[in-house]
Amino acid sequence: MAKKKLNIGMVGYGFMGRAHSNAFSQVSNFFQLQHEPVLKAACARDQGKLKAFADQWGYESTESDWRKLVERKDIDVIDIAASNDMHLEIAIAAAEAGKIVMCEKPLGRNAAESAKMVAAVEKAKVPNMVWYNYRRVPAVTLAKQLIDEGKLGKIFHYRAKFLQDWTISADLPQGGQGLWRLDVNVAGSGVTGDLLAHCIDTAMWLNGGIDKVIGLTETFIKEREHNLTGKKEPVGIDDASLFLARFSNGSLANFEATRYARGHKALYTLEINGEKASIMWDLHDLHRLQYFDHRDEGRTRGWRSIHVTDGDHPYMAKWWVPGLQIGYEHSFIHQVADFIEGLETGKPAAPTFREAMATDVVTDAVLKSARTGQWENISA
Ligand code: SOE
Repeated sequence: MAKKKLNIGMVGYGFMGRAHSNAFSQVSNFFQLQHEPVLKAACARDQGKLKAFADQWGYESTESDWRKLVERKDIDVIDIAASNDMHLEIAIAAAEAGKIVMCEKPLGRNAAESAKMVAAVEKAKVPNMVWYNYRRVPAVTLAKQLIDEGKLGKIFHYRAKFLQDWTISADLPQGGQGLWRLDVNVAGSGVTGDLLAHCIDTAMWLNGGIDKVIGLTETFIKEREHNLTGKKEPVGIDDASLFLARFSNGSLANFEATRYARGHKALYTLEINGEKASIMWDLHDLHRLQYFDHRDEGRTRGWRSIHVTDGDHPYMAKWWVPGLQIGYEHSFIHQVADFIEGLETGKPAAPTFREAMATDVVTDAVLKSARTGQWENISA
């Protein structure tokens, strides 16, 4: 049967523009879906870079103004892979134009922006999703299955870290392509919205809602040259962010993200300790899930390193043969596959805009708590 075309209008050509484009291009080769994404148009301001990007990935056309892209009748999906300051306006316009809207994380620069985007997609009744890709690393999805089956029993502890080291140099400027993550006006926050957002999204998916948080942040380099003004400007982002939390299920948690952990490039780790079993996962070894089950026979009890590559592991039957690994980019392919399946079954893939807004509520509370020194309750 001929597949229905799902015409993609991509905004942005950076790291995420590439990761999303790859996912749209690959998904039909591996997943049996009724819809096939088509790279219809790519959009950005810098026409030279946009042309190179569009040629590389095989986009049929380009647009220099996202408003034109949103107006186009031949576009079904607007995918927002541009900097965080552009999410709000584009998402609202796309929803009003009746487009399916996909948005890179974090949804808004803060929860107030996210709430406006949620209202827009819900009013227009358009399918929507935020790209929190790490949920779809098979080892992380396996963790979710084990927790939901009750294998860990009552959960006592949740621990997550996301460590990087790429902004330690005081000579690194802020602003502009790639470095907009250091400009608070564009990014909204520093590692809290960029890195902790991933940890919080996964945590609430695996372990349920968070009741309260207390945070601590630091900006180690207070001024950086700004690429757009050429002048030294104050740095408004958090370079490091730590918080303690209590989950609604009674478990206690600690979270840490930094871009100042010399030697660590993208060390996202999580550990969950339950009454019966514990699990650990590490992005640098993403195809393995560490599992300890106290019910094992005593003499051989110990941490198992599960190589999550077998046909009965999440998503893996779609790939190669048992034992052969997949990687980072596949988490995005899985996200597109789940999203399209959601369109076809009417059961939307998570996280929707509304579900992803819950993460922004927590990151706002962490930043507020870091300012006030007080515990912050998370409202529902
Ligand atoms: C920042 O360096 C970054 O690229 C984040 O923006 C991504 O969301 C994260 O997955 C890896 O690190």
